Amino acid sequence: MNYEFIIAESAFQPHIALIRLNRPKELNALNLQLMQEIKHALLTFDQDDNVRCIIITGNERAFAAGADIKQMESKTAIDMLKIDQFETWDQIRKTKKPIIAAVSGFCLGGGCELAMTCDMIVASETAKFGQPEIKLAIMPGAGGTQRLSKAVGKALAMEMVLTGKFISAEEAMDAGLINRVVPEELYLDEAIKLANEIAVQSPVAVRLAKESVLKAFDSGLQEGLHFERKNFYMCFASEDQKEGMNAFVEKRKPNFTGK
Ligand code: DAK
Repeated sequence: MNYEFIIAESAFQPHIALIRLNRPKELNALNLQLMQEIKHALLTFDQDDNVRCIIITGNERAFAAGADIKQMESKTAIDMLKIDQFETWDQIRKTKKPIIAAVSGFCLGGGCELAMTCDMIVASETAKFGQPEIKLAIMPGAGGTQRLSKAVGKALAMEMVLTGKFISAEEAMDAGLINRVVPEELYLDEAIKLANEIAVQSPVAVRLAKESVLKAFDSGLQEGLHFERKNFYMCFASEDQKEGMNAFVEKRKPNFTGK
């Protein structure tokens, strides 16, 4: 598929795919087609055995300044209902391979929600995170009230959602929203480094482990533990488990194949 608003590379680096949001003049505002393109690229990468980790990024000035306000301005509630964007957003959450958001500049509204839907966030020192929807007399609609609250706690989430204020990368780091803050020229390299640390692991174990960590966010402890146990047993069905343990015993590096 030819994409208009993203650049997608399945072999950006060995085992690492990259999605670059590419509407720079509009600060990567997320219009409906761009979201469809992200969904399509993620589905494609999820089915590609060579891809073990996915990075989503923007550019230095903006990861994404939110959903496209100009596209939403005249919409009615029924229009929004019929468009059913949640089907697209849900697909991001359902991606089985790990996704890292590499964020610089504005990461606002739907952009912040997109980053939070990813599994990890690596940020440049210039990143600014916010849910400014309240200033447009709307509110976060793609998980912002829930994921932000779970990540940073009620006090800061409430303040950000009710006032629309932005927080810096350093504040986001202190609050637990992101994994790393690095100088602007390094944020993509740092995301690649993290992706590589994941890509050398067993894809089967990574998939089961990601699923299990995510389960912690939508289940009680007992249900989560039960789920974890099943996935733990499942690891022992893989050739990678034998390879990992055998490599340890033989004092060599494992070679994981995803089988
Ligand atoms: N939408 C459309 N265009 C945008 C935009 C946006 N979100 N953000 C920026 N732009 C455009 C600007 O209009 C401007 O275009 P021109 O005027 O040059 O044609 C260009 O990008 C450059 O922006 P500025 O001139 O404003 O640049 P500044 O450096 O002065 O300011 C800014 C940067 C990021 C502070 C400012 O642009 C800004 O406040 N932008 C809007 C931020 C915002 O309110 N974001 C939240 C949008 S609402 C849903 C899922 C998600 C959502 C909704 C539903 N469903 C699943 C149902 C999400 C909603 C939102 O994100």
